[in-house]
Amino acid sequence: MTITAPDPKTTPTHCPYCALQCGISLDPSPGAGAREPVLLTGRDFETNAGALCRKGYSAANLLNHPERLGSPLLRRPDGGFEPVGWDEALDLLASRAASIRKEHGADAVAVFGAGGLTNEKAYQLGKFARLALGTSRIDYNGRFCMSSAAAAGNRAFGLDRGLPFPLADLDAASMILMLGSNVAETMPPFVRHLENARASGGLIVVDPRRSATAELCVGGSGWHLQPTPGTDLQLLLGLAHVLLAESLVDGHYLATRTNGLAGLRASVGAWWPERVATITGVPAAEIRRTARALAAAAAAAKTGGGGVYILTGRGVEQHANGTDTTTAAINLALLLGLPGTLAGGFGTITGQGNGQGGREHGQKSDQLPGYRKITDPAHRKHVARVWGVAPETLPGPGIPATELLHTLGTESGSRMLMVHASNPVVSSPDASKVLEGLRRLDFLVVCDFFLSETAAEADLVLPVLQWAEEEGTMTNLEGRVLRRRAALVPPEGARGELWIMAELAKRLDSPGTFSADAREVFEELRLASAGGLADYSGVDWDDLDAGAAVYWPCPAGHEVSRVPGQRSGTPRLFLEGFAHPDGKALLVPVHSRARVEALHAEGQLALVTGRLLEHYQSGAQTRRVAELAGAAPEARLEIHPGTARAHGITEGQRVAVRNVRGEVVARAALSTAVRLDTVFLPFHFAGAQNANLLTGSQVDPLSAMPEFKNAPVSLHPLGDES
Ligand SMILES: Nc1nc2c(c(=O)[nH]1)N[C@H]1C(S)=C(S)[C@@H](COP(=O)(O)OP(=O)(O)OC[C@H]3O[C@@H](n4cnc5c(=O)[nH]c(N)nc54)[C@H](O)[C@@H]3O)O[C@H]1N2
Ligand SMILES: Nc1nc2c(c(=O)[nH]1)N[C@H]1C(S)=C(S)[C@@H](COP(=O)(O)OP(=O)(O)OC[C@H]3O[C@@H](n4cnc5c(=O)[nH]c(N)nc54)[C@H](O)[C@@H]3O)O[C@H]1N2
Ligand code: SF4
Ligand SMILES: [Mo]
Repeated sequence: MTITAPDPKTTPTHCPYCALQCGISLDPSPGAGAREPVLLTGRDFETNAGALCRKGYSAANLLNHPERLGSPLLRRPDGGFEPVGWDEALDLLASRAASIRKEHGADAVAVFGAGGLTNEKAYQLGKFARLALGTSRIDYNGRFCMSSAAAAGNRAFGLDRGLPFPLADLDAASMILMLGSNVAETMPPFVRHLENARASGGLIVVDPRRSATAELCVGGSGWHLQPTPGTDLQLLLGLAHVLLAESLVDGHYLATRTNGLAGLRASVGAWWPERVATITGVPAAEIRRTARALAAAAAAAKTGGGGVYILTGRGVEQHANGTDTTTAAINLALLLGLPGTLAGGFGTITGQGNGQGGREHGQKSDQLPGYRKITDPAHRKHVARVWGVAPETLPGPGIPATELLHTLGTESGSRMLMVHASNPVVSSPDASKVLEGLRRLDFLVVCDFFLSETAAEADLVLPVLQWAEEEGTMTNLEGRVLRRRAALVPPEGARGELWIMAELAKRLDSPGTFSADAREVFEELRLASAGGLADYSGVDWDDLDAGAAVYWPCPAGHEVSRVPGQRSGTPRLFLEGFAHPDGKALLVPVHSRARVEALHAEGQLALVTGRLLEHYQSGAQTRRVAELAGAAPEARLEIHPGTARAHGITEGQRVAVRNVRGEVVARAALSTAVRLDTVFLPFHFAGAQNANLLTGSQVDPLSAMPEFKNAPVSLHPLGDES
């Protein structure tokens, strides 16, 4: 498949990958290669100032990729795929959905979405599931990514927006505490926003690995705390303990802007630093030093010094207690008197391209558009009116991602699944269980532009458009709404997902209207979100096109400025009050619980999983970019030289990493950056190198986020035979 005819003008748009949504320009320049029908360059935008990471630079490489899918593929009885026409594919899909529904009930058909989908696709997917399929069974990969941060933000502030302030606010920060986030690899252009904190000696990184981000703390730029994986909660309780014991908290702020101080005080009373040190491995003196430094910087910030920020990433969230750990980080920020002020704040660094918008518009099992609740009668009524149906038509809440995927094809599980923009065979926890589930299904449909490991399992694969071929909106990590623009004529054979949903809705005699046009869907999304927490009703497509910087909530009637450098909507949340009815934030006491799965049993190590600079997520895209695959061709097991020696493992040796769930084989990469009790694997690789063959299915009780970051494993050195 070849794509030609790029738009003759420069198209300003955004990188297809992560939530930083770096500004890029696409040009039909002769400098572009055959694989890259457009020339991709960094554009001056607030989050990236023209810079891009290696993934972003090479993103256009996938547009004309030889493995790109060019027609629907249907599974033949002999197991292979056969290209079929769109009418045949859609007719078959609709008839299978209808018959499975008739035989087993509406919940027998399930939908799995993603935080990479545009706002319009995410919105329409939720509507399609509830109206056209009539199913409650829709959830998405954001459950693996944002759900604990969202649950904690909602509980404390009454509202969840990753960064409740513009990213550029960090530029003047004097101190930044980063917990479990490795932006130097996961969002390289983010690092420029840490420069002032580094120059002030105030970058504090908490990570069991000396990550690339932790390396930024050297030379007086700050310090690195290296706890045992999964012990951030105790570390944060210890920091709060010091603040309260030494009266370093902001008493006026706590009295006027928060509730719950007494309960919080009681909950941290017993977490003196020496006790925390025995659990976390972080020395008591370092805990005291950190708490005191945060308090001093916060006090200075309120009299004109640079701001103080506490930020979390997946390292603290992807645990069975991720919501409580994030809550403990929020409590720390509240004790310091930061959230909802200009002196600093708390934020969570959203991950996927539309990880923010993707969690607002109704592809979550318990949610309707505008951050509305599917269980709230008033919310149901509003959305049903916009959709032109009776509220009773809307199903109730479904089940969260891990449960949805692990029960497929069982008595209680669904029998048909539609997957949009995710590769769960590689990226979901306890992945062999997911593969078994997919293979038990009556019918699996995957929409993708490549034959991902999940698409390879499908009964029907539908080829879709890529980012540079479609219009839409995305919401970045700051809650700023952006335009994704088409620079290319869509390739023949592939179709937009809005069109696919619209065609299927017709064939399924769905109530409601389903447009194939992104702008029309956006206009409907505005109405559906009106009055909700994530209110987009005042966000205007033409304003976005003109480059206006609009942050939600932005209610109808809000005056939006198109003047460069001016911000509209709500760039800074909570300045006037938090989103709880009394305007106060809630300090929620959280407790250290016995681990569901005891770690460090005889000879076991903690397996931490995460990301490499070169690869994105399940690797379905970046493993197909020669430059990236060349730089990081396989999973390497990061292991401390001392641990390696104890196991008889040498540099480059093949090692079987095992636990009760499975085995991964990877070559050892010796590094003092990991703790002696910890090993690290990236999760970007498939087959025998899939790190998720080892991760467990326990989930956080509040958010249902799985524990990707901490699995007990044992190591077995192998010979060199392959
Ligand atoms: N290159 C690249 N960039 C990406 C992505 C990608 O796949 N590749 N994905 C995007 C997405 S969707 C997301 S969600 C973000 C994620 O961005 P990050 O949160 O930065 O990414 P991770 O590598 O998953 O985890 C960050 C760090 O957490 C540490 N960690 C592990 N366990 C613990 C723990 O118990 N406590 C603490 N404090 N730290 C721990 C790991 O060592 C790791 O360095 O990245 C986005 N950007
Ligand atoms: N062990 C471990 N596992 C993890 C994590 C971890 O840290 N450790 N992190 C988790 C996190 S934070 C996340 S976000 C998930 C992500 O993991 P996945 O949900 O698997 O995400 P991707 O690999 O980005 O998969 C996207 C797929 O959709 C395709 N695609 C891209 N854009 C579109 C589109 O617009 N439409 C359609 N139909 N297809 C599209 C791509 O080609 C690719 O095949 O992984 C989770 N899994
Ligand atoms: S940091 Fe994220 S948005 Fe920016 S170029 Fe890299 S992948 Fe793209
Ligand atoms: Mo993510």
